Amino acid sequence: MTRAVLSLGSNLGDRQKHLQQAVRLLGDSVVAMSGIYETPPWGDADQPSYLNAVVLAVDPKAAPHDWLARARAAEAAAGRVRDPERRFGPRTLDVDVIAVWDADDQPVTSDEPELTLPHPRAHLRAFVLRPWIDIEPYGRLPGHGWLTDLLNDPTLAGDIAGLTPRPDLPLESNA
Ligand code: PH2
Ligand code: MG
Ligand code: MG
Repeated sequence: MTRAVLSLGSNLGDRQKHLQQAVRLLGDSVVAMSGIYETPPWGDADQPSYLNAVVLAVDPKAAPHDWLARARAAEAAAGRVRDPERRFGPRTLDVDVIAVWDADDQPVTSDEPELTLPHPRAHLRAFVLRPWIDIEPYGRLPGHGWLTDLLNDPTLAGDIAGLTPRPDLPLESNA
């Protein structure tokens, strides 16, 4: 069994459809989904605003790299084109593996450039932490502590103020 927290983001095309398609492709492994948030672009300001959400997925058979493979497959299905010149540029769908826990519920750590676990910037991103708290209010980011403490850090206050919940755009479960 492994458990994974995945962050979904889209700022091109039909953004809600791209997030929903990702949930559908992740299939039965998805056990919880946050609400969708409208978030100002972080990194390059010169791009449309994002829709972001977080899902919790479990699979008895998945190894950490399987979550990455599933994330990439969902991105490809949304027609994601990577621009090597623009690492934080616009995208139809971004699925990031934020953290993975093994069968003993221990956090998986990895230094691989392709799959750094936990995600090296997650603790700094309100658009990851805020949706994650929707589904795990008592959650912790391995190596960093309680989500609620991370989100209360004064350096994130401005970013939190910029998030807009979009209850008008619900994610439908696969059930
Ligand atoms: N993803 C990025 C760059 N900037 N900004 C927001 N608001 N949401 C994202 O998901 C996002 C971003 C690169 O992955
Ligand atoms: Mg990302
Ligand atoms: Mg990514």
